[in-house]
Amino acid sequence: METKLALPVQSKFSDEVAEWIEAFDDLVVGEGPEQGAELIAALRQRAREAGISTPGALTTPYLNTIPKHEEVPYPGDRKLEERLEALIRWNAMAMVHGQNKKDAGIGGHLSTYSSLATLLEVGYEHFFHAVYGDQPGDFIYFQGHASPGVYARAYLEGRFDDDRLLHFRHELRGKPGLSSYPHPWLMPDFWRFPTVSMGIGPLNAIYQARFMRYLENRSLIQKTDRKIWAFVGDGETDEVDTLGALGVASREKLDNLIFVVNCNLQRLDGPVRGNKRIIDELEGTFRGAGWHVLKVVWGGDWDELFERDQSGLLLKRMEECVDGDYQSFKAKGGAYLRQEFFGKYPELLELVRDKTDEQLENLHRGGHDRTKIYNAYRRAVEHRGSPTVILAKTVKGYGLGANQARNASHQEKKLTDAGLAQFVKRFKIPVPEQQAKLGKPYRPAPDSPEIIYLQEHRRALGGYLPMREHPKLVFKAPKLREFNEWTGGSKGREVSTTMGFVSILRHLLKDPAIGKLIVPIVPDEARTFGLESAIRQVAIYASEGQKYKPHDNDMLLYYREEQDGQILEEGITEAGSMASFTAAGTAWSNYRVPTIPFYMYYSMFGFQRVGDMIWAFADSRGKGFLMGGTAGRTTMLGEGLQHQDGHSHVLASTVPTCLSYDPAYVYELAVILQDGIRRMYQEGEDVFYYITMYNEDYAMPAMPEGVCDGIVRGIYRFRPAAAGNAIAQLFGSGPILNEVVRAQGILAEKYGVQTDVWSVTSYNELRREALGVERWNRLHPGQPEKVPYILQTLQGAEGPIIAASDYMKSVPDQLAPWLSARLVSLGTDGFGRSDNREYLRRHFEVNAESVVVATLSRLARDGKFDQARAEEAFAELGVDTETADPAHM
Ligand SMILES: Cc1ncc(C[n+]2csc(CCOP(=O)(O)OP(=O)(O)O)c2C)c(N)n1
Ligand SMILES: [Mg+2]
Repeated sequence: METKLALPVQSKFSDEVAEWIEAFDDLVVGEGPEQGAELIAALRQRAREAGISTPGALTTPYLNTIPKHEEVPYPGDRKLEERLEALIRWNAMAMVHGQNKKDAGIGGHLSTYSSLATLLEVGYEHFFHAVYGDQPGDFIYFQGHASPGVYARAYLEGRFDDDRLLHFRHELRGKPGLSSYPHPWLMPDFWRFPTVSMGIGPLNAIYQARFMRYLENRSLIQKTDRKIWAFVGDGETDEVDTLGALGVASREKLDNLIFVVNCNLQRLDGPVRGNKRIIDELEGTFRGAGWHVLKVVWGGDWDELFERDQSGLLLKRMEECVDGDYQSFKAKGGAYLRQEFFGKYPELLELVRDKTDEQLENLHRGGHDRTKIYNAYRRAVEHRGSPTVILAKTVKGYGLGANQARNASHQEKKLTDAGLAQFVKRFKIPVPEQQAKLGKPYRPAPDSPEIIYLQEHRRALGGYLPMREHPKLVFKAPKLREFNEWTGGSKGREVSTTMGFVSILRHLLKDPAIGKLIVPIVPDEARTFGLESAIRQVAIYASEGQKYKPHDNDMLLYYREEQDGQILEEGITEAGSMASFTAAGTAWSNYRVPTIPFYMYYSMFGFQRVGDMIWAFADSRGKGFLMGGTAGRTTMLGEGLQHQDGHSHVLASTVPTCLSYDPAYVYELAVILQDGIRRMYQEGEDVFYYITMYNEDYAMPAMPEGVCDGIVRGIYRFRPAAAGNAIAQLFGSGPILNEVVRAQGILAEKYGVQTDVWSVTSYNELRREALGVERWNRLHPGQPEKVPYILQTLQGAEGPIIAASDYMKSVPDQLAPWLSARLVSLGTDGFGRSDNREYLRRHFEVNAESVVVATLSRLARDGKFDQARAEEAFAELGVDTETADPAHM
């Protein structure tokens, strides 16, 4: 069949249909592709009117999206670029191999980068901007396991010397090393984004692109053409995090976002979709989610075969094969391909009769073809109105000889000596064979044509990548006296720490200096936290403004959305909110804009739900406040087992840069917030905060004199024994401090036992400080011993310590090494229940009565209180000593 379009018709049609096709081709040739698309849309519309169902297909034939006749020629010097790529491949290989020879088992990966190399190189040579004017450049989320290739390029660029390369995965040898994977914490001048935990990179990239728009729309940064590139593994797309937020990107029209999925058809164990084709599946998923999809399946050497094949048989055969087949074709070589792929149809065998097995073996996949990649990237950066995904078909372990496309190739760290010798020979790397076997790196002289080329291209694009900045922040934190309203107490009015927080937040939003930098983030819980007033005050960010008249617009606190709104109302996604928190908490480095995120959420759905993202946030040197709302196993009443959090403080203690606090009163909260802003933004410390806030209302006392230091360090004496001479010490945190104060009263009035009450705002901080002191003592046995803060503070405080909180016993238990046998921890171990606070606290044994019982019991054992009187007291207080342990119920 004749056609005027450059691509031959590849399917068989009846004469009547063929006429329609011809008419369609005429239209496209005469009027352009848009008209062609319009016609199809009109036909589909007509069919729908007539009640004919024609669901639009989400997938297209297993071909490149960009046909050959639409390609532009490759603008680079192909020869030099191929040479550079070979050198980078060699150095990546040499680095990993050499290190494993030296230090068996140290690890590293080769096959991920080997499949990704050309995709990265085309970007480095032609697309990845390091700056946009005086603005930071493109952001690149690298596949974590491809790090050796990224290091090898930096080595060629002269950013690392030989010695640094020899310290790959050796970070503890007194010299700067190279971290296994992208970690800003470990290489703060180099990596921007931690990506190696699969799924976190793509999810963060989407919200990064969205946050970039947010900053632009709020005029906090200038609008640029800056792009966010996320390189994603095809196996990685199985993580719900990878695909779960695709809709956000299309809804927000994020044309600043480009995903490149490295479809090497393999994951760690074997094929990603042995029985299907991952590219088809992803095409459907992304297109269905509204993304612009570009498939880069076949390399240029297939074009000739497609042109020769007038029957459409080649495509038919391609679509018969599944990824398991494609893997074998690459693992088993040219003769196998001829027999198993082309051999199925005599016409196809004929098509490749003039090709040698070696030529067949070298038929490239699209992701290894510079021209195909260049054209896709060009389309992607020019595309407007939606995010783009490039699905690039590659070979895992490309060029690694016998390891190519094998199931085991992911973990290949060492090639055989022969393999290495072969590589240097084949690519003319001037390393002697003996040295090659040891993995000697090689870099041509700075004035060699290839290095000059590489440097010129990077210069033209503004410098090297990846690169991370840590600008010195010019920032003045508000003074504590500006928080007088909250440190002065609630004057008898009953409020919760959550309400206190929201009013502090609203105050901060009004601050002329830092107000605009505050980024409130909520996953559909604004009303839970009483944020309606803030919504009215600064509005919810909506990239397209508010296109409807809100039903409640006649109310003062209506649901206000604005294009320059300040609140990120994320909907029900803790992972997405955490990604926004990450973008905002690292903006001080990425955009040089020190935004201060306050992410407010159900504390139960924080650390245990998105703990890995919090870990990555810490790695990213993020700053900001995680505000765990509706906190506490007994204070969050009614909701039961899935909602009542009694352990987020245990989990928070595991993150090295996370300072966690469990304040009881609003003045404590004010002090912690003020100090946090000062430490993170004024002093530039790379830490962040986790603060629990509760929904129990009570009168907030005014701040006593001289407690600020204790609040931020973790403990202060809140209420000394009324009659002096305390014989026991009571610790309380969060709202349980009120129970402890009540216990103090009962103990004094009913049992004549004097106690001091302490507010413990952070066991985690107290422990960290004590550990630091202990370590110093351990390492300096000849010097006078230093005393941890907790012991300094408790100097002269007599008797047992009863510590109660709305969290697990292991939270206070952290201080056991310093409080030895004195400490009795009460806490909320076990699953929550639906009931009210009174019953919950009795059940978990953290109410005032339980504190009294624990105190008397302990004093009785110590011989300081009559045992029989203690047992009598239990009955008086209504404590059932034989009830089951809530920890196991
Ligand atoms: C959350 C998480 N789970 C598991 C791993 C372990 N892991 C590292 S690489 C890998 C396979 C990656 O396959 P793919 O995404 O296809 O990347 P490729 O190496 O093939 O380019 C796995 C399972 C990880 N890094 N992160
Ligand atoms: Mg893969």
